[in-house]
Amino acid sequence: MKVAVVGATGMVGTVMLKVLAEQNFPVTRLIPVASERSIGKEISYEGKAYPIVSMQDAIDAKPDIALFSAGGNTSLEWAPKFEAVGTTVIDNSSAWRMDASKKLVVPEINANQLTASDKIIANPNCSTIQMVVALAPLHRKYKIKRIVVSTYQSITGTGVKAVRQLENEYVGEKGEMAYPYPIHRNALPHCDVFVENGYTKEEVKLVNETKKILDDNTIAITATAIRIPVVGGHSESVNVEFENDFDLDEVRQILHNAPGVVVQDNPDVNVYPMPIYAEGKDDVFVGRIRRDGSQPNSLNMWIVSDNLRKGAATNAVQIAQHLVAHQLV
Ligand code: 2RA
Repeated sequence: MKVAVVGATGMVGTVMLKVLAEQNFPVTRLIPVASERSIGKEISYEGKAYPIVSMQDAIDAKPDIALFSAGGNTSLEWAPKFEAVGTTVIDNSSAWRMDASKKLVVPEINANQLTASDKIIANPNCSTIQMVVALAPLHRKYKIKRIVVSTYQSITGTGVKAVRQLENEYVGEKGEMAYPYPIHRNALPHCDVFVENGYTKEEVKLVNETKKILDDNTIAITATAIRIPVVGGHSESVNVEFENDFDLDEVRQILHNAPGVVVQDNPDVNVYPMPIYAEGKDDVFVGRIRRDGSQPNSLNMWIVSDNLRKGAATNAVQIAQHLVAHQLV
């Protein structure tokens, strides 16, 4: 399988290469693509050196699959050009997610919708993926009426500049700022950019993408996305109201059996999910599961996952694995 990785030197691109190797994905030829200044440098993959090439050279190589993590504008411009040579694109940006003609895929939930004619496939936003992996099986059983979610997001979601800002602030050094304020010893209620109604794009993504993935526009959702000085993954406090009542033990059993979910929930011995332990893993960790006594048919839970892995790279590779396993590429 000829596989292009567009954005191969970025944080998500680097993790995509790592996950491809971990999963023994059937790569016969790797085609790393990065910015002009990186062309000619080499990427080591499974003990072999591959030169970083230009976007056009990658297209000319006619890859079977192109994993994109290079921003929305690059995806809008170049994904159709890969499609035109028969490549299937799996894109991590927001460019195609809400396009009605494109599938927005979390393999555990809706990969069965994919067909060979899907040549540009959207990978959801990291904070959306971890939430729907946990909520989808409960939605199927109890039908979600409303979700109130507050996220506590890793600075790795912003990128290398944010990691450097925190490292500089740790040691009291000045440097390039990824955020308008210090992130060390701080919490910023500001992920991505603000839109006209006072929400941020991150919060709007959580609302719109969740409805598309769960294929249910009746679900009421509101979100607040916070950036915190953490690197291991995103955490989410989720309050969910169902149309139907539930048994808490049955909820735990459903989550325990859900693909991609690990339940960590025993307050008696301080067992609950934390980003420091989620880092580097592909699971969605769920804990603090408890009924919300203030509202009928409602419960609270705490959801943690590595935003660079299941929140981006691993989900994209899992989509590629589904395509290969079902002969869709
Ligand atoms: C963030 N979800 O965390 C966004 C993009 N990765 O900043």
